[in-house]
Amino acid sequence: MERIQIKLEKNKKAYFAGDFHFGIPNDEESTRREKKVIEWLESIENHAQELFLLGDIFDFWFEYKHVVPKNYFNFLSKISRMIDNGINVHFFKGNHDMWTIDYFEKIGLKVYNDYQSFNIDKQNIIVGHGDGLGKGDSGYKIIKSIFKNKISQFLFRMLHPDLGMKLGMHLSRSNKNREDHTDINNERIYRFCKEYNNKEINDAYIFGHSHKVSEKEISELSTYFNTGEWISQSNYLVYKSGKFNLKNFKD
Ligand SMILES: [Mn+2]
Repeated sequence: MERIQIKLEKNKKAYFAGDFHFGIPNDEESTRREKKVIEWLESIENHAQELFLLGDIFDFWFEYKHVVPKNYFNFLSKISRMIDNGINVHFFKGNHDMWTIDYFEKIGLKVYNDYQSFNIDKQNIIVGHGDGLGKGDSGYKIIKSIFKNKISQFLFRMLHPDLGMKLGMHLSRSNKNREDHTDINNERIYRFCKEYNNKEINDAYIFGHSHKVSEKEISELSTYFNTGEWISQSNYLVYKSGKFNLKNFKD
């Protein structure tokens, strides 16, 4: 994997957060959460050079060739203005928002299908969403393979968007076992990082997906970070001059 090189300017920072899950459990709470995320973005934008969105930003995103979901405009326009102001915004597709076409790229985000290695001020880091890594997660992998399947995507695409989005939102809102795998998923991602680190040492591994805020030593030189979720919490990771700090945003 080719490492992407990032040089932070003086006094600039890199921020990491994800699993906002906009859309659940209902419009009202989702809108409140969207406002909170925008407040957070406003609080960091003067210091930020790089913003890493770790996936599952939307609980159900499905994009058509000429149609996009009409919610989340405030969030996306905030991101767009940040990009206009020179901030690099990286978006890692999560298992809830992988059905993108080119809308995010048009806004100016850098979109990643999988985890990616970066070198940021001499720190070697691996960043990603964290779904489907390592052994296990088999039920999840089957679902993903169906949704990644070209024929089933084609059939879903043939539905009128009003119907397709309604069905998708319903499926995402009625997905009740999402909390049950928190520890298992977090342990799986951690183990993946540990094995990865046996072959290639990195300073930090930064993921989401598990919904469990974590800072866990992999070796003396390497740390695993998970930024958790924003449904009931609001944590993020910030990097500056050789140090990573997990923080909590309170309004
Ligand atoms: Mn996820």
